[in-house]
Amino acid sequence: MDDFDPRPSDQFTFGLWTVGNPGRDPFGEAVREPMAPTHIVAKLAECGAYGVNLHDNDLVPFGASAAERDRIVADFKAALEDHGMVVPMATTNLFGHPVFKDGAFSANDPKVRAFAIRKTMDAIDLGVELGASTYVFWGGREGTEADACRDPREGIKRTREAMNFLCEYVRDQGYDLRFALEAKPNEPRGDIYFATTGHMLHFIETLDHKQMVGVNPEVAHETMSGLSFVHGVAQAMEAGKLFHIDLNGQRIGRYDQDLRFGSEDLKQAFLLVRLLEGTLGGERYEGPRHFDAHAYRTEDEAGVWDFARGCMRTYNILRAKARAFDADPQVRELIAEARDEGVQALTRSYSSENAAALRGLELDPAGLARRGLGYERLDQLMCEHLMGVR
Ligand code: GLT
Ligand code: MN
Ligand code: MN
Repeated sequence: MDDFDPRPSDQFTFGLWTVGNPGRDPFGEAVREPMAPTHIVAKLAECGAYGVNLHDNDLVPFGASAAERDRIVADFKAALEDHGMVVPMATTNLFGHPVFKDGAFSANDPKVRAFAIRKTMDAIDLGVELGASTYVFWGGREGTEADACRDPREGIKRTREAMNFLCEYVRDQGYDLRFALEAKPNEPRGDIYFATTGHMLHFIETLDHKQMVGVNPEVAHETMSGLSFVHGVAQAMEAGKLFHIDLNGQRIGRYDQDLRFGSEDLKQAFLLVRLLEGTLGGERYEGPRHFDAHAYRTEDEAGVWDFARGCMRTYNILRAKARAFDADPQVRELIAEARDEGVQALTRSYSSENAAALRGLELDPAGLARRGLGYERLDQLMCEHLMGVR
């Protein structure tokens, strides 16, 4: 055990579908045996995780009888209890069954939409029974290949109706549950509605109970679009909407890789941890740190737990690096903002006096433009922290 080994107080979580991923891909069969959910709970606890998240069908097979469901859930609860693990987040599988081939909430057939909403109500009941306080919606099938099949505005409207319906359901049941919407640009559909966290943030503002709905951004999904994940997360945090987060690794321009956290772009991973941990001074993200990733297809079960420990250790190492970076006097000096309180007060808010005072200010654009900002030194310092020489 060293300083970077995970502890439950770090609030690390994994989905049953992540460490349980058997390595099937579009070109090849599974390479690992399925693992029982109760076994996953025991092993994750041994690795130092805090909790486990699940889709309804990660635990209860599609079409199970009520008696079967209750028996499975009772065994799972006993395993959670035995190993001191919690279920902070739950979600619905609205993508695996062929019934969802044209979408779930946005499908053209109202019977499919009805089935999707009913399945979600049942899955919400299951999640709440297991103690979840966050409910994720990832609409993997909500999109198109043949875009002529519907007016895309209908796809958006139907999704809104479903979210409003389900928010009312949660309120009606008296559940203490918040929703977190997860964006992705494509895969498995050619194009998925609400392609980025930014799209989701706007959509949320159009909902009847927007206060109970936030986002669940995923590293891989924003990176697939070639966007800065850190900026997307920052916008969500600034809006008070970062309800959950999916951490993993991804290279731009690829299929959804869901690699071990930090394994691809250490600089972005560092900046992300710095943001979440608030080492620069901003508010810290207090929710669970969820890894939505899976082990390489080359691995056996031992490799899966190496993968899980790797995600958590990398996060903790980057947290220590972020603290050291933001405490480094040279870094602090370079990012210290020029503070002219008088001028700052003028641009904070509009008044006719402020506007007039702005017009009267002595400003020297050429002089301001001539100053070098030292960001080469700053970025090099960050690289040196990351490379371990500071
Ligand atoms: C699926 C997807 C993930 C989502 C999960 C939640 S399921 O594995 O690739 O990004 O977060 O539905
Ligand atoms: Mn995800
Ligand atoms: Mn993914």
